[in-house]
Amino acid sequence: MKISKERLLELYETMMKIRKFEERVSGLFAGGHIPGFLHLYVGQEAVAAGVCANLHRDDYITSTHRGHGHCIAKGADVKRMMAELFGKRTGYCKGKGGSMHVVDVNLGILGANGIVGAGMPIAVGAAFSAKAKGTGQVAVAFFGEGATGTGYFHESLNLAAVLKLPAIFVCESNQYAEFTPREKHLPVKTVAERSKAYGIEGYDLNGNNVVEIFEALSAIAAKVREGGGPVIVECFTHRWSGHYEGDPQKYRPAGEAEEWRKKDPILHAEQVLREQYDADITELAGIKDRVEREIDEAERFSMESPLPEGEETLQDVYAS
Ligand SMILES: Cc1ncc(C[n+]2csc(CCOP(=O)(O)OP(=O)(O)O)c2C)c(N)n1
Repeated sequence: MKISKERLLELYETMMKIRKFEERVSGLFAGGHIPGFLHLYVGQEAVAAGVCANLHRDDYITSTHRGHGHCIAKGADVKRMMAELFGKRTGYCKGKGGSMHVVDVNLGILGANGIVGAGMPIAVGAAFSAKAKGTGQVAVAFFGEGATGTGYFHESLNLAAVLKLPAIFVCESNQYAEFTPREKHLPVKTVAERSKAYGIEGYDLNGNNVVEIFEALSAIAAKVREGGGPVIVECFTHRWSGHYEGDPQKYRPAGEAEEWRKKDPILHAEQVLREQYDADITELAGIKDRVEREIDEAERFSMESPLPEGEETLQDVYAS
């Protein structure tokens, strides 16, 4: 389905919200306001935005340690997300989960996950429940190419294929697994070609082109929803920042970051909107301003929210 201008503007706004959220928390982390680790999603925005725009509110996603973008694109509240990063009581997990445990079951967000690959079997379980109940929901597992070396990947794809589950496996190939470049740990040219081993379809997409991702996923999600069985989609992209905030990135060849910045997914969407859909600068600037205000409000909310009190820190942590 060719994307409409309204839909592309929505995707632009989602990508902008992810970008601004990440830039803001990067600064707040450097300023000592956020404890723990942060793995930023800057550069990969088109994937989360283009995929999630094809999902319904009650469809499921499972995310990763680099999960802010997925949660924002699935509709998470940026105030509660940022407060969670701050460790505040008003956060999604009352401040006890942090960046790698953002979850909102009401939006089908079954959780970010600090264990590489571990979201995949959870998505398979969710897809199994949708199929058993005949709800028409689909489950999307987001993961990086580093996760394709885990047992979770092979077991999840095999089971989803055998049971013909409504699951979409979205591999975000951002060219590194921690500090290891893709070609050092992946013996195949594309992850999508591994689909053959499971008897399912695989697609390669440009992970920096939100129009391509949205249009492809629109057809893929419809097919999966109708009972076509699982698919794997690989999106080639790049993370602009380090593996984690503070990573000195000595493993990066000179000039690499600059090359990828020329393929900025947000600038690309802006270009398409202006050249093919007659969007004007004020329309796009209005979106940027709206997003900036939302992020300002999330920061204010997070700063002003209280930390959990003594006894509270132990609640919801251990099963009774
Ligand atoms: C089971 C497991 N093994 C190792 C780690 C340490 N670790 C954290 S992120 C990461 C690399 C993940 O790479 P990829 O899946 O490509 O995701 P990306 O960071 O590129 O988004 C590793 C090995 C972990 N968290 N969990």
